[in-house]
Amino acid sequence: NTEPGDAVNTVDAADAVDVVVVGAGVTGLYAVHKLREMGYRVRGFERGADVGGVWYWNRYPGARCDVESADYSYSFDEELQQEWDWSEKYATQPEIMRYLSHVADRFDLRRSFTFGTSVVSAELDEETLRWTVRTDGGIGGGGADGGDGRVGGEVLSARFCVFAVGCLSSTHLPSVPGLDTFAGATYHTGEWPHEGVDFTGLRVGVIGTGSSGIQSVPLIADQAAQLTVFQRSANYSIPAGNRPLDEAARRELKAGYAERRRLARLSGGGSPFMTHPRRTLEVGEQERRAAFAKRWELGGVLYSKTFPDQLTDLPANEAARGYWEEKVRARIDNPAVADLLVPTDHPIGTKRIVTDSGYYETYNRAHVRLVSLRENAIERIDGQAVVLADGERVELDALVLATGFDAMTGSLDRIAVRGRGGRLLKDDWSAGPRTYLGLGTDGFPNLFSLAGAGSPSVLANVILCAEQHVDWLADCLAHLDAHGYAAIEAGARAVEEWVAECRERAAATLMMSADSWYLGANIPGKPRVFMPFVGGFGAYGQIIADVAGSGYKGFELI
Ligand code: N01
Repeated sequence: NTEPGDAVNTVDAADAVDVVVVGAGVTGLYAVHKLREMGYRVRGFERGADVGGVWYWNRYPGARCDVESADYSYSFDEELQQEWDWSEKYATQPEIMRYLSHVADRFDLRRSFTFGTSVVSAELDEETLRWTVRTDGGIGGGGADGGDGRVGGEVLSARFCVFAVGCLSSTHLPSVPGLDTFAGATYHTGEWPHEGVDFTGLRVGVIGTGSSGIQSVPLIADQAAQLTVFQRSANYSIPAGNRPLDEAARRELKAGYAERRRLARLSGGGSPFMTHPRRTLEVGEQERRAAFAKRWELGGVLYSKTFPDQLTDLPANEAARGYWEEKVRARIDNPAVADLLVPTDHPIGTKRIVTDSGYYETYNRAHVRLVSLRENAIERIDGQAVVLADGERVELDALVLATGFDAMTGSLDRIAVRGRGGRLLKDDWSAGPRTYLGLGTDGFPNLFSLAGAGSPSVLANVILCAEQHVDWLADCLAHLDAHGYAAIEAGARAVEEWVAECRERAAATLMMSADSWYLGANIPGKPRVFMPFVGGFGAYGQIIADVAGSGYKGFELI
């Protein structure tokens, strides 16, 4: 199918592969490894200059995982699991990057990836059921197509398209008038300079108090001469309870890995964790407080699952919230500041709980100020100042945007994915993501989305989610080949039913009552749809295993 003179848009035999994997984060890395081991010809593409996904980009001070390092690590290779030494209970971004780099080296994964290169489109050929995938040519690519210097990309033909583009990889900028004219330096936490930023002696502003803001504020405060935090919504944060892991602790973890992973696979969130056996209000006050206190001491996001009904029953949630408030108020000297820092607009756990190290205490420092944007909104940026509604000019040398991401669908939306009849995936998903099991969608045969919308993904330990999806995909491709099928495609009815099931399961919880990024509420104009599958990691694993076991019920094998 080569046309003479058609130099760029040519797909010849050399450009034909079995699988294109988009993304070299935790999911894409394992997908390349697994599918390559099975003998498939695989090409991977990654926007960043190296492996790591979110961990490649999010290098802001204090960036650290909120899942324990022993759990937030691959389980697919016992030697890898035994040889790697985590230094802390919760790993920092640099340590996770070292780990992922080690994984890439150990399994020689980089040779299958083209880095610094984005996939810009994927188009289905309905006759051959193959995908034509185009890239932007990467940084410094030759040619000319739009004057952005990223042109002259590759065109290749793939039987399978696997999107492992991450749920939190498209940064969101607030629409503040004048933001692009700010005369100081501006940084987004999700695109942090690799060389780091020295805030020593500077007047710094941080907009945003989600995980990224709350993790970075104490460290920025250590350096800055003055720090102003602009908070639109208060958030719930729990002390991380981080600690170093010594040799004895590591030995114990490694010896117990088999059981740890077994429990994690059965769990709701992909960590070996059990809730209290009884419902919150079934136990007496003393036992309830003891359970909260124990969880508090252990630290971390699992506080929101102390009791099994905390995210489904408002009075139960209120008990957990009340205990949280008591503990947090005790950390803040000024009661008026505490009033601003205690959320009143959503139940605890219905936005991702943040884990912090010294966040609330930071407001006890004389050079740190909290501005509630609910009381005094940002009107505009003017020169080096953030101008507030009451007319105050907050003069700054540097502005940190910890304003989050167009979550779950943002990265896929940037790629022009065209399926049957030239339908654009983005249009098909304009009222919210439409998937069957989170894995596939009708009209897009042989196209898979991994660890994204319609699956537990962001509600669970994403490394185990990645393994769960990749292993399912590997079995699926083997099944197609063993039975001589060219393709697999989700049925329209199966998609409708799965979308309805995801919606109903979310509606049965308290998750719909927060303006969270799970619901797309942080992005103006995005449809309000709860995007992940809320039914739990273990339960979901059983569902997709049953579908595979039934010969891929709900999918059409072609
Ligand atoms: O982003 P966010 P994030 N004007 O969307 C505010 C994971 N993560 O990068 O709440 C003013 O949570 C916004 O306000 P509001 C984790 O899953 C994990 O912090 O929308 N403010 C909010 O305060 C996390 O949930 C780790 O009213 C504006 C903040 O910006 C997810 O990534 C670390 C605004 C954005 O918070 C995202 O976290 C970091 C505007 N126009 C991230 N627009 C760990 O593993 C937005 N905001 C610990």
